[in-house]
Amino acid sequence: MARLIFLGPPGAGKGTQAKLLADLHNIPHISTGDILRAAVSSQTTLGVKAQSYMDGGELVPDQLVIDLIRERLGQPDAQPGWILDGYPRTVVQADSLDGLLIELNQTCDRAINFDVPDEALVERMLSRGRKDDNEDVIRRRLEVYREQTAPLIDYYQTREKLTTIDGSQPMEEVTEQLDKLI
Ligand code: B4P
Repeated sequence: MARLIFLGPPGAGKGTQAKLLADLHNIPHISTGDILRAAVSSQTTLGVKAQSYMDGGELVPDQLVIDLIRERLGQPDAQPGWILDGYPRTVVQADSLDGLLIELNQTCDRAINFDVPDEALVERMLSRGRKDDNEDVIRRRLEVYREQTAPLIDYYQTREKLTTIDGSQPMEEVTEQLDKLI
């Protein structure tokens, strides 16, 4: 079983591909976006804290996400492998994940960078129509990606873990390429 990080701008298809591959290979799919959206919809303490950041296209504060990942990766089903979808999203989160994996005696196999041009991202998100998918919020999410998440491409490149895939291809072709990495 593999341990993979899915990196990329909002709307790049991380969630779409993570779900498909997790089902195909029976690997836990851990999406911080999904966990946060579920927390918001049931208005847990985490959800109440996260909601305004998500609605505005900002990242949720690092410590909230770091804590939820520590809890999730500690569960028994995540010991043999996982697909981390949307985490880490900042250098602080990536450093924290490195420390956590040492504690868990695990290593990440690859960080997959989904490369998709901005125009395609905006178009995809507008047609998806999620609550945080209006045009102003999408533009803000893309800025936040460039400022805070894009530095992780170098972070994993330096550690010789990075694989970049062309996420603008049809879904089945992206799946086929990712499947070869598992
Ligand atoms: P996420 O839920 O991670 O959402 P995302 O980046 O917008 O989407 P993703 O790349 O998964 O796109 P998808 O497959 O759905 O984050 C949401 C928010 O949560 C963040 O803005 C932030 O506030 C918060 N958050 C999450 N993680 C955090 C963290 N670690 N730290 C702090 N805050 C955090 O694809 C998009 C659309 O494209 C879909 O409609 C899909 O059908 C379509 N599509 C996919 N692949 C395609 C293809 N190949 N061709 C054509 N269309 C395709």
